[in-house]
Amino acid sequence: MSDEYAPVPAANPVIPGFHPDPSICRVGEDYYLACSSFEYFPGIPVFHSRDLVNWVQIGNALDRPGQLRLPRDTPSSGGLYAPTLRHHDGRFWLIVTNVTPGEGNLIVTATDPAGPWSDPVRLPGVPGIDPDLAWDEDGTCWCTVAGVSQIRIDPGTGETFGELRPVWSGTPGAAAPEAPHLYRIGDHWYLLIAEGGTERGHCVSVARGPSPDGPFEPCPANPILTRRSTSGPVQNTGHADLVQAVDGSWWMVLLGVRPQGGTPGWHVLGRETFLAPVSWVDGWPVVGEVGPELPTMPWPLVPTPPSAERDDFASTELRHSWISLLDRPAEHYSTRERPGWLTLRARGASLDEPDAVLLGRRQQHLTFRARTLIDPAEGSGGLAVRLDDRHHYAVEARPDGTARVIARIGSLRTVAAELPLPTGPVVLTVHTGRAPEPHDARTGPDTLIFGVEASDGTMTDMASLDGRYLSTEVAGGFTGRVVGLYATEGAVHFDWFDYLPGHR
Ligand code: 6LW
Repeated sequence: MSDEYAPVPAANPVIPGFHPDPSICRVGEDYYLACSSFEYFPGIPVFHSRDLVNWVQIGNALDRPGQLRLPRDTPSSGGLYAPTLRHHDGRFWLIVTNVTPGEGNLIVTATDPAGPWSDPVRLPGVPGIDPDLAWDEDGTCWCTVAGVSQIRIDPGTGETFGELRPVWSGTPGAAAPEAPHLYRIGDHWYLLIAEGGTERGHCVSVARGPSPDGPFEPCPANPILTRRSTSGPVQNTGHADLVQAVDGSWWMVLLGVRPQGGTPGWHVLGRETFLAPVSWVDGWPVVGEVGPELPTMPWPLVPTPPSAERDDFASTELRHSWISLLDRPAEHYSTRERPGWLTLRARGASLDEPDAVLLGRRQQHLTFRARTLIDPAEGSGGLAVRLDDRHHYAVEARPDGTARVIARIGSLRTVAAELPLPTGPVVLTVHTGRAPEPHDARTGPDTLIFGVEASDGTMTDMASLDGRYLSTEVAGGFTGRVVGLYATEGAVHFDWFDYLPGHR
């Protein structure tokens, strides 16, 4: 569809919502970027930009069931981790890890990054996560993985040559050297990594050497980027990739989070993609400030058209930004069964199941409102905010004529409110509210208010739930909130869904 949900581009993060582990490349005047997608299908969102600030999703690299195996017991935050996107020899190359046992690292290629992407080439000889691809002047392809280790490969066949060899373990004592990206820049090969773990201590460090396999000398100023021990609104900055712009300037894309509330600060949108300027001093990259403001760009911005608020399911095609859990079989997800409606047919009995039938989009704004018109005559389902299978809230309409607000927090599950419904289709709503007064060290990030709306537009709030329980600090893991439609019994029909940023 042309009216793709476009992230609001006026500020950093340039791609809000859970879009971590960004990898970027430039072809002429066009920039392309890919992010992790974990247990959701389709996998690996791919974005396009002409100015590095305004990004539009143009597709997903793994959008056919044959390319992506996510079994029914795939845990939350399993699945696809940390891609590297490169353009080489007239083709786009994307390498990524499916952490599902027996899957591992794989490569897909495309001439058009909007797709179609190829079937995957598997890399059984390359263990580990966060694979990178770099080609040297001889055309040898170097695959570097977290740790940090390296092996030569044939990216067309997946064949490996020689042994996996450690090349740099990062700063002595720092946790989790990962997210390597290797570049030839000027006279040196640079090895950019993340370290310190993907929480508050996350950072970016760099080393350089005379050849792609080192030896690597660490930058004396490492880490070259971190927000650890600072009070700024952007935290956990790390997992970065570099790109040189058309005008010769250098830029970094990276992940960061925006904690809200008191202590310890809760981030609810997952790890988002930020942009920072890079300059070079004595042959080392120096990263500019990463804050909520955009860096000053040396060229005019090319704003994307505002996104359509509403999906009316009039087209049989769904936007690229819609995601489902694990897969999207036609017998469970249909826009054809009842034309103009989305029909979801239940598979799991509740959102506690890893393979529940859910069609959602990332929550991309700290405040939002979402609504849907649901027909529950043939089944139970509703409108959910999901962090993972153990942390989710929902308002559910049932064929017995009731609506319920259900909260699942860790091992606890409760019906927070129940209400009789008029017969026929009904509008379900969720919106964010401020955390309740008094504001002190224990104040949470937000509240999520669920309810129903009568045909005359009167809203009835049914329950206001503390948003901290749908945060990464509580739930753990690597993802962020998803706002979505779901079915837990029978067939449930949705006429439309809308998502409005900035509503309290
Ligand atoms: C990813 C690792 C990380 O593989 O988190 O922040 C993991 N960095 O590099 C999942 O996103």
